[in-house]
Amino acid sequence: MKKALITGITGQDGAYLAEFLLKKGYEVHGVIRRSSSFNTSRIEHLYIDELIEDMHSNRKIHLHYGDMTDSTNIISIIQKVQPDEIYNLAAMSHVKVSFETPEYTANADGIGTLRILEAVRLLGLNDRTRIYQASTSELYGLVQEIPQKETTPFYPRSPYGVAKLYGFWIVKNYRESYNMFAVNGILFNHESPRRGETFVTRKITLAASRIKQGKQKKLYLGNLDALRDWGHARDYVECMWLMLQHEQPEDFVIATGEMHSVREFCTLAFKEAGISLEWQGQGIEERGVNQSNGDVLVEVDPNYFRPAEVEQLLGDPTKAKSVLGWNPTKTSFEALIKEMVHEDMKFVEKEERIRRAFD
Ligand code: NDP
Ligand code: GDR
Repeated sequence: MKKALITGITGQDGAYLAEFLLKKGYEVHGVIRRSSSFNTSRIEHLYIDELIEDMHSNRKIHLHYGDMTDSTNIISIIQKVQPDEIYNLAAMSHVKVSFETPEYTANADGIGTLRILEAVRLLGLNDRTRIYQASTSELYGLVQEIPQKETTPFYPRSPYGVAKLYGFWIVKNYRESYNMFAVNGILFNHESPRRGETFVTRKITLAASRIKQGKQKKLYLGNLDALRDWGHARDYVECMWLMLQHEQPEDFVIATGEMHSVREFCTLAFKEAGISLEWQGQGIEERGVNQSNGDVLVEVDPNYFRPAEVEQLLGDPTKAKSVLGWNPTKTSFEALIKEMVHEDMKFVEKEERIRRAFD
């Protein structure tokens, strides 16, 4: 049985990847952070299912307390687990927040990646352990070329992007210096009903559901013109695994090859929730109006603008398609929005039932 170690297992991608690897028969180990409130909601179902199935014997998912900023802790987890594969997904992953916590972001996202590589090297696991690094389309930042591919030059636009740039190059450097199987997946935005609530897609689908059910009046957004290549997280974790099964260590762009604006995402999400939006005005005066009664449901709030913005990301997944046989359009843009709104409608109903129970 193969052993995988996932940092960031409690995040969106970590939860889908853990599910995927358990189905493949892996023994899955995850690093979780101590928190004063529960942070395991995305993986509890896995943990409980596994617990019930294999109560005391042969449990297939194991959680270890740790932090990307703590080298000795990372070394000790890797030494204990002796993983065949490490998926380094842990990161302070919010671009706007990285402008407020640049030093911590550099430590966790940049140096954190080095800590994993060094642990594997120091423990003499170079020949055994394959490493996947969660690189990002944010590396491209300011547009140099459209669509962006493996050879497109990087120009990050945030402390997050710059920290991930260090992660990207240190992975490549350890691969070339120490003959390690360490690879970068340059993933474009990928979303799901498990997406964090402060990322724009989830913020929109949750708001559309709350507004439809009369629980919220308005949605405030930042840059409506930003263009992104949005895929489904469930499809993207499969590619992380494929990259580690490939015979050579190589970096890949993972994207759908389609680009849409935040405004377009918002229009479709509200439509899916049963509300037709019409856009009126321009710039910070632009607003989304409910066509059926004239209510203003979406407004621009400059507080959500970033000190430097990434205006346009569009990935070219040709290499992943031809070399790994990965299908970039398994879930369409419309199907992604439909699933997110559908799940958030249920989530809001449940929220309401819980609120009433405490009234
Ligand atoms: P999330 O923000 O949902 O999850 C991040 C995970 O990292 C959480 O488990 C979080 O723990 C953990 N984490 C954060 N800081 C630390 C730390 N210092 N030590 C240990 N664990 C930590 O991100 P996603 O799942 O969306 O993304 C996964 C990875 O892929 C990230 O590295 C992200 O930067 C990258 N990426 C994501 C893309 C996307 O569109 N989703 C696109 C390209 C790259 P906790 O739950 O306790 O907060
Ligand atoms: P991004 O995702 O920055 O691309 O990083 P996010 O959803 O935060 O923003 C996408 C675009 O939408 C614009 N935007 C808003 N964003 C947020 N969060 N909130 C708003 O109200 C809002 N209004 C408009 C943003 O300005 C931006 O242009 C994500 C993260 O998952 C990273 O970890 C990952 O590396 C990249 O995707 C690829």
